[in-house]
Amino acid sequence: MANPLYDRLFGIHAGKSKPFLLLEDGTPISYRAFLATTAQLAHVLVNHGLKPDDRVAVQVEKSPEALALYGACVQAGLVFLPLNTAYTSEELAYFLENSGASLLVCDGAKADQLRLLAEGSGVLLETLNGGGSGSLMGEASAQPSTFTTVDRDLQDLAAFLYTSGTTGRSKGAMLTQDNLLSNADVLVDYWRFSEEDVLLHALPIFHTHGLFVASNVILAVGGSMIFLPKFDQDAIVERLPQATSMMGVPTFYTRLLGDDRFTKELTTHMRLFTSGSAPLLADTHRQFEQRTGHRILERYGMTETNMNTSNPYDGERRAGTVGFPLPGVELKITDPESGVELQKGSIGVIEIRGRNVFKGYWQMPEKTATELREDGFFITGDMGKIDEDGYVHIVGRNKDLIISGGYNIYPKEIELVLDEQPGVLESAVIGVPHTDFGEAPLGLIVPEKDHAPDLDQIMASVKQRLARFKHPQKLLLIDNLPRNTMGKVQKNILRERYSERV
Ligand code: MCA
Ligand code: AMP
Repeated sequence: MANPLYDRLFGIHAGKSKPFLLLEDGTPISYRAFLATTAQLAHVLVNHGLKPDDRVAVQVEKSPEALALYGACVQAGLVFLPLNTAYTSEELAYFLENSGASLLVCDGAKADQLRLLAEGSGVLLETLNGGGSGSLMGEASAQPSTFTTVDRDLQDLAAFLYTSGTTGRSKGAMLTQDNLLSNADVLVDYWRFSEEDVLLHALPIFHTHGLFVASNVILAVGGSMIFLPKFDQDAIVERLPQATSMMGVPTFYTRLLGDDRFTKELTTHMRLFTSGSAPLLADTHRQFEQRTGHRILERYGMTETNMNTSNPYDGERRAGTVGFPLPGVELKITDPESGVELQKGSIGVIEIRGRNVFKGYWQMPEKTATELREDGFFITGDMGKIDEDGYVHIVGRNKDLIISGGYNIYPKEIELVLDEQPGVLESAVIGVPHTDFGEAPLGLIVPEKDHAPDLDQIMASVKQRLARFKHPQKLLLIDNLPRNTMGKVQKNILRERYSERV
């Protein structure tokens, strides 16, 4: 019996004194020490009565202990459910209720606020602070540093990651051990990761990019990570010389290009920079090459599918494209209406099939059925084409989605809040260009007849209810929303009209 994900990513490193994590202040954490923490945390989880497949919701700052909690869930056969630290209590209440989580681990500073919420839903509460203190580690430190790994099958669940939806309600994407392990293996080969690698890790660990793409790949090869709490230019400039590779969202690279300290000399020993989660402008790609001599390797993925395509390691990394389908990933372009596969060169919806594709949305069989075909193809909602050389281009989205600094924002979620406000007849939220984050939301509000809604008041309400990154840059009052003959709001017209207004 075995637990493939634990055995291959974690267990294999048992006893190694090699540093797994190098913290911001230079402190190394060996694989041995990291796995001891993982085992201690696994004891705490099972001592709380958690059983295989139970969900562990985690909203904490990035820390070695937070990453060990992921390992502990895998080792104990539990489902790890990481949550963006920016989510408000109202957003959190939904995730707890929808997932049926047994335990919530949160920052101590939020414990009082969340205790009522947790108790009301019968959820246990533990705290874990950014520095590693809190009730969870307090209990863990008294536990043995080895744990008998719980048997799991490749098709068993390993994690739930919530992705927003066009209806405004988030959906829990169920990811199996096989989804995660197969993708990590493919990326290791495709991007030539080895135990010599030292990855500069500045991404959050509550999303696929920082948690699975970055951490799983390094765990799979037994490399090291310079583990920064967040993207901080000073720390990046200081630590780059000790790294071999870095993964980022486009905002990382535009910010670095705006920093005079980011020079060719600083990057000469680097072997790989990757970008994803949002489109990398071809111009950023070119400027990066001019400055450093490195061509950023752009890849394309989704929460539901992990990584789908990548530019090649050795061949031409073509700016403005996301490269080729990864080995084992089938990609086709289909007509958005009929679902029929289109010819090479035609623009349509990107569909994906492979071991990387998730199992479905938690307790949402209807949503699963509309996006995951019976033959296994997942309808991504991204519009793209395959060019004559086989490179995949993403040309737009068939879903109403804004990507801000690599975070997804579904306009519907903001519109629902705006529509509830006094004096508001209806609203539309659109994505407008933003120099730092790529895109940002703009809220357009149509007042009820003879009403003058208080925009400051409305913004205050949005701030209280929605995560910071979803806050519109601005709210504007407009007379009406343009609609097509079917009554659908024509957001393309709004984007043309209001793009310059923020
Ligand atoms: C921070 N703020 C943001 C964002 N991030 N607002 C909009 N969009 C954002 N992405 C807010 C802050 O709360 C702050 O508010 C203000 O903007 C300025 O913050 P600043 O300090 O400049 O930002 P930061 O903390 O440096 O963060 C920017 C960031 C960060 C480094 C780009 O957003 C980030 O790490 N993004 C990575 C996201 C990611 O990992 N995505 C992967 C998803 P205030 O001033 O009020 O305090 S996985 C995925 O998409 C798929 C699978 C894939 O393909 O990878
Ligand atoms: P998420 O739901 O957070 O996993 O975000 C997935 C979405 O991010 C995809 O459906 C794409 O729209 C977008 N995305 C990820 N990587 C890229 C990329 N390299 N270029 C353009 N869009 C991307």
